[in-house]
Amino acid sequence: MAQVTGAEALINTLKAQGVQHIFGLPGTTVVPLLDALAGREDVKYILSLHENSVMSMAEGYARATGGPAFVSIHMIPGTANALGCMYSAQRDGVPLVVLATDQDSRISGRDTFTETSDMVEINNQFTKWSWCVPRAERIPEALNRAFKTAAAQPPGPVYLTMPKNLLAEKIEYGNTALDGQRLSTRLEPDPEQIHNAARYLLSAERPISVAGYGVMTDGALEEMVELAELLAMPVYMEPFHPYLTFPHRHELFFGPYRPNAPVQESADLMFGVGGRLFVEFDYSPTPMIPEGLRLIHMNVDPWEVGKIFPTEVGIVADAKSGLAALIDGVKELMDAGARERIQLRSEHLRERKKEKDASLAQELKNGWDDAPLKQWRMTADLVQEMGEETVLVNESVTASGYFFDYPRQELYFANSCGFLGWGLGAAVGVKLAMPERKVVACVGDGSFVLGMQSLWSSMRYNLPITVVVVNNGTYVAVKGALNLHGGKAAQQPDTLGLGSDLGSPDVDYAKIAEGFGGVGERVEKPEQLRPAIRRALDADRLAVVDVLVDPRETGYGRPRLP
Ligand SMILES: Cc1ncc(C[n+]2csc(CCOP(=O)(O)OP(=O)(O)O)c2C)c(N)n1
Repeated sequence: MAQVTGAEALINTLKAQGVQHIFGLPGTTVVPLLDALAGREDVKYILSLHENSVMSMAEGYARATGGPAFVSIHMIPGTANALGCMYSAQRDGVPLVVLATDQDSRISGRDTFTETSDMVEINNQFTKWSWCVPRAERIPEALNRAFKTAAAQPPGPVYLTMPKNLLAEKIEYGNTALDGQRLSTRLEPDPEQIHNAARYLLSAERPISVAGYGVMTDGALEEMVELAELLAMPVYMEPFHPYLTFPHRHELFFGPYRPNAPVQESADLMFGVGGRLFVEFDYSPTPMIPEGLRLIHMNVDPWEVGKIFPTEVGIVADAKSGLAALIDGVKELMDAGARERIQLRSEHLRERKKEKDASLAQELKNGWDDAPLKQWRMTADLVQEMGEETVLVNESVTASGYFFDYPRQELYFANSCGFLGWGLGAAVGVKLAMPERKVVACVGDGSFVLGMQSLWSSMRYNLPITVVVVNNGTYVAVKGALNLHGGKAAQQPDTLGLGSDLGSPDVDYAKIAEGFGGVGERVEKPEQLRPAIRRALDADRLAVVDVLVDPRETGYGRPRLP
């Protein structure tokens, strides 16, 4: 046992947890921690200029490494700015440990400067655990429990707060043994439920599956492909997906789930794995799962299973263990009759897929050479130029639906909850986790401005990213909705832009990059795009490609504005 300060104990515990970086934006309550970090090379402080950037960088880092990231922020001002990403981390199961140091306990509770009454309560709804550390000696215990909890299934954020004076107090600190605290993320399914699910899947005439985010976070992509192939079962992604959960070029892949798509319409069984069934966008009188469609749902979180729609079989398991068991279960029950049915289905699906691809290819020819660019021309050229080794962080909002053909599932990140201003920070965090890879953030112009403080950290820490701005000069997601609302604002072009149009002043995003020390250029014509992306990828520093796109396009499957 050695005498150390609370701050030193905190850093030692972080180190024992494998933490190499503290993502932070400090205030005076963080001073003892900064002091304890001085001269240490083993844990590095990564500064960002807004708590949203701090959190999104930490989130990107945690998503890319698969392990928890640590964040240090200041009191209620830092906490308030961090909440958007807390929500995003909760929704996408991202393990974060967030520490907001607070007022000195000798004066707290007197409405002191930037103090509020209940920091813990604010975070309860977004976190797996929210707690105020009461004593300096309990800092290691609290942190170890926070890391264990954030990483345990289903992963998510944890919030701690503590009076700043705890960090300066002297305590006895000995090394904590951590092996026993790392919980397995595997949760084996109940064999009886697996047997039942296998029976249903084999007897269904036209089963479909929805591969949720757990397929990627549990490392179950191979198993997902194997089961789909074994059963000739078409695979959809969740409509709002933080990861790409099936190979885009696979003949059984049918894109994001949309009620009423042709293959789905005739389905008699849905198998959902590792995701939510479903996150609804808007009220619709037509349910996301048609009545009468039988449902098998597997999720590591019992809350999700049968949450909205009743299931024939509900399975609580992580995607990897659950799918592996199901593959065995299906193989065990497979007979000649089933094999024949599957063979026929496979041929039928191959035809459907060919038709779908052909009609999509036809659709995408529309306006291919137009300037300003069509969203689909922009995404197609971007994917082509990126090749197969580059990471994509996607916050392109209405253009997101046009990433039909992204070749590498494990190199794709998005947030599924719709909290914008996340993409740029996440891209910088991913770059920190994957320094050998080139990283592209594709963001809407509105989203760019919501998250642009992160660009500073890209330059400060030599974490070059390429930013492709989908510049339509408007919040077209909002404008499109106002148009569909069909009220008086939709009657005139000038009122349709109410609250959405960003055009005046016309922001020069390339200059913003230059202001942070990066490089940038604007693209106005389709033929300029690929060379500009190539230059940005080769720049080896922050590079922004500001692409003018058609302001009337409102996203895949959505009507063009008048
Ligand atoms: C932090 C935050 N504020 C507001 C919204 C509401 N919102 C949803 S889409 C959108 C427009 C985004 O604009 P842009 O990034 O340019 O994408 P576009 O809609 O033009 O495709 C807004 C403001 C949100 N999702 N997140």
